[in-house]
Amino acid sequence: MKKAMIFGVTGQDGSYLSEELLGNDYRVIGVARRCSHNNMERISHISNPDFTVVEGDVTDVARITQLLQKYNPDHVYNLAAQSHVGSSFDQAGYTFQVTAGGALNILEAIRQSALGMRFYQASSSEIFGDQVGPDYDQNEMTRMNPQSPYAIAKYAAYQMTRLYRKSYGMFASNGILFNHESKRRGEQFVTRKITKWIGQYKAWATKYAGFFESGQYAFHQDWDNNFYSSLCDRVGFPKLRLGNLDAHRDWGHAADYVRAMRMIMEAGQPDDYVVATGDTYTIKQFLSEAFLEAGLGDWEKYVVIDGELYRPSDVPFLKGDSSKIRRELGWRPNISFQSLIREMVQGDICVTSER
Ligand code: NAP
Ligand code: G4F
Repeated sequence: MKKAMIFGVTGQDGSYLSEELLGNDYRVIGVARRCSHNNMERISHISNPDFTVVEGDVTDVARITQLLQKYNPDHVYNLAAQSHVGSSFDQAGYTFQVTAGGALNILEAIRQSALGMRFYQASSSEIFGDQVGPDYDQNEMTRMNPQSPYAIAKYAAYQMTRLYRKSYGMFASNGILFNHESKRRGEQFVTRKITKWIGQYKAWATKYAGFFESGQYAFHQDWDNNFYSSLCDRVGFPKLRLGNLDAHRDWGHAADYVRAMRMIMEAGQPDDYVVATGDTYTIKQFLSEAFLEAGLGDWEKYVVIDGELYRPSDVPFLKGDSSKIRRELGWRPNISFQSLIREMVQGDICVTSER
């Protein structure tokens, strides 16, 4: 049985990757940083004797070395990062320390241990920044021009991974993943922020509907979305505050993308691969589909544009060309944009109504 170590096991991808690897006969050692509150929510459902969680932080090279020597994993996945692009403008130094420094620490610990383990770096489509190729998409050959402290940190980690592969002959690969989401997506990312708001709004509107329909108040109104959205204003349910709605993103499902990670690590040779659906949508389009899925109609009535949520610089257009991984490793996404939205919206409606 092969052993895999996952740094960043408590994140969205860490949880799906743990399930993917356990389902493919790996023993999994997840590394989680110590936290004053419970950061195990995404993995607490995994009860498998081949799954172990240990403490560790990617900024602590001595601890990484100790863990690699103790467990001697065959594969090491680095998913740990300060992964929020917006926050990276406020915490540039910290982001660089964790997101670039962490990758270097793991690469160096592997090199010095001379144990020959394989390394996966969670690289990002953010490294392309404002660049597109001749077909107005991005692949492994597209120029990289990162546009945020986060993207620059990921670019440093991407280049470091390539350098260790070339200079020391290490099996070190980058998965250049485009945005991928799920019910377990962090609540600050735009897709989950939207679906979480929808869940909370629906629970609130249902409560008010019960109140008014109880007969205590003789309202002669149409019980339609206009009524509820104006109630939003009158009774004070906070509207959904968002920033730039014109950016395009290529959104896939995290379960499909962790499968790509495993395939990259099981390949014959180390290499760098773009992982993407090839479809792109604006935030407005996501809003439109999500509000439709929730039966709420026109999203514009519920959304307020907040200038504070605009980033100092944003990536305007992402659309991945993943033909290399499709051709060489046979990967392809199974979950459509519409199914992803359905899962996220219905997931947040259920969670909120259960509370
Ligand atoms: P995420 O949910 O934010 O997870 C990040 C993980 O890193 C969490 O487990 C977090 O721990 C951990 N972490 C943060 N700082 C750490 C430190 N100093 N030491 C050890 N662990 C630390 O991100 P994700 O969406 O799963 O993404 C996984 C990786 O892929 C990240 O590196 C991200 O930048 C990259 N990526 C993501 C996407 C995407 O669309 N999701 C696309 C391209 C690349 P806590 O739980 O304690 O916070
Ligand atoms: O959901 P986002 O924060 O994701 P972003 O910036 O694309 O980054 C994610 O994907 C990357 C891969 O391309 C990962 F490397 C990274 O770790 C992360 O997972 O924002 C998406 C878009 C941006 O253009 C942003 O400006 O949505 C826009 N947006 C508009 N209003 C907002 C908001 N983003 C957030 N987070 N919150 C808003 O209120």
